[in-house]
Parts: sequence; C-alpha cells; structure tokens
Amino acid sequence: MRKIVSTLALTSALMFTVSANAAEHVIKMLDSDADGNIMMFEPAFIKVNKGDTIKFISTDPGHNNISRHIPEGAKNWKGEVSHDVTITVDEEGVYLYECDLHKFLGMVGVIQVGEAKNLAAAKVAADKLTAGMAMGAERMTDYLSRVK
Ligand SMILES: [Cu+2]
Repeated sequence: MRKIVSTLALTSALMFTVSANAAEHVIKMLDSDADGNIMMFEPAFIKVNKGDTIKFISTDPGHNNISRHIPEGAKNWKGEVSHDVTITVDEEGVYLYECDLHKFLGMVGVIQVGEAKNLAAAKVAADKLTAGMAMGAERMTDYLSRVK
C-alpha cells in the first residue's frame, strides 16, 4: 500500500512539473493595432517553447484563425469567426496561420516553436500566401525574418 501511495505522489508531482513549465501566450485578433495597422494579429510573431499553449482572443469580432502551414506531425486548427481558439504546440518548427476573411489584407501570423526545423518549407508556403495579398505581404517577410 505504501508503495502505491508513493507512486501516485510521484506521478502527480511529475504532472505538476510539466504543467508548471508550459506557458500560455495570448494573441489578439484586431481590426487595427495601436500603430494604426489594420487587420492584425498581436503579437503577429512569437517564439514559444514546445508544449506551450497559445490562446487566440477575439478582441475585435469578425475574425477567425486557421493554420496554413505547420511542421510535420503537428495538428492543424480552424477557429470559427469571432471565437477564441486555444492550441497547444507539441511539435518544433514554424507555424503560419491566417484570418481566412482578411488574409488578402495581410492578416497573417507566424509562431516559432523551439527550433525552426521546417523554415525552408514555411518560406515556400509563405510565398504562395503572400501572392494572393492585395496589401500587407511585407508583414509575412518581416515575421519570418524574426525566426532565429
Ligand atoms: Cu480577420
């Protein structure tokens, strides 16, 4: 009995350690940011650790959040318009995402999780995405330039 109890204690201690290390990051979906840029994710580039949680908040309604290019083995996501979306990033690499309604206005974002293993493939995907933009293509170039 004593052995079972100590095993349980150890298991819950390990679970606590994992959850304590994983951070939660918030990205707002905005009609315009403080600098007057329209149709923005804020922050539109973030670097996080494997296992972290990212919460997309519908600060301004009328936007959604859909993965566009993700590392091999990662899970795609698709949020409804005007809804918050929470994802956990379990694979290292570069994640590109968009607001489906405003991607042509440059409403896109980049998440780097740990090592940028798929950077070359992400750049190819980014070129395809920006080719369809009426404005804001330079945003994607800017975000990807911050991947280190
Ligand atoms: Cu939008």
